[in-house]
Formats: sequence, structure tokens, C-alpha cells
Amino acid sequence: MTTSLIMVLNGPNLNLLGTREPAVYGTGTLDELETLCAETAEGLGVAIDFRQSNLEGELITWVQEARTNAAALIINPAGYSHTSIALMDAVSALDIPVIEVHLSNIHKRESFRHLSYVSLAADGVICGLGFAGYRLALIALSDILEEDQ
Ligand code: CA2
Repeated sequence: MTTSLIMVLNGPNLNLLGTREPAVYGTGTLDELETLCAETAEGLGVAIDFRQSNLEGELITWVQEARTNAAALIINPAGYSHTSIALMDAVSALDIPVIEVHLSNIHKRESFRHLSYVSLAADGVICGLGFAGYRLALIALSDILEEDQ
């Protein structure tokens, strides 16, 4: 049996985690988030490919890569959640399970954050739980992948 690979994609400005806005995004850094995901994945017996980009086109290329290389996708599209039909289209083209994660509760914030185009293409959405949202997304996807076997 081969180990399932879950791609974890992070959008623009998430490289700044831990440096500003701790009241909204917490004090942990992106490296610490990757470590949490890697440790969670190890415990679940899955592998992760964790990436961050500030570029819309690069995120779209990576989502397309997930079509052939990954068993499931976790994506925090950050600001592109609310603007990018192109990213939504790329996620719509996937045949693998997708969970969208937001650190903050986007529904408790400015009204322009209430709509995520990517949510229209995701199978599940987790928001407002900080880093734990990524951990829960990994657990849910590992369950789904196990059921599919
Ligand atoms: O809550 C989330 O995870 C968001 O996806 C984060 C995005 C925001 O545009 C979405 O509405 C909700 C922003 C990411 C910026 O992250 C920063 C982290 C630290 C300091 C500055 C920005």
C-alpha cells in the first residue's frame, strides 16, 4: 500500500504569520504550522506537501499539479478566496477531496470576506479555529481517503 499524499497550499501573505496581527491570526509562524501539519500527518500515516505562494498563477499551477500528484488537497487561498474565479475554476477541475481552511472566522469579519469563490468548489470548509483547522482538515481527509480504499 502506498502512502497517500495530501497537498497543503497557502496563499498570499501567509508567510507573514507570527510577525503581525496576532489577535487575528495567532502568534505561530508558517514554519510552525508546517511542523504541526507534518506531525499530524505522520500520526495519521499520510504524507504532506506543504507550500505557500504570494502568486495567484503559481497557486493555480500547484492546484493543477494536485490533480495527478495528490490524493487530497487542503487550501487556504487567503485573499484570493474572495477574488479569484480562476483559482475556483482550478479547484473545480479536481476529482480529489478538497477542504478549504481559514485561520480566522471570515464570517465574523468585514463583509467582503464573507464570500469565498473557492468555497463553491471545495467539499468542506473550516474557519475560525486557527492552526487547529489544518489539523482537523488532515484528520477528515485521512478518514475520507481510508473510506475510499
Ligand atoms: O483567515 C484566514 O486564514 C484568511 O484566509 C487569511 C487571509 C485573509 O485575506 C482571508 O480573508 C482570511 C490573509 C492572510 C494574511 O496573513 C497575515 C498573517 C500575518 C500578518 C499579516 C497577514
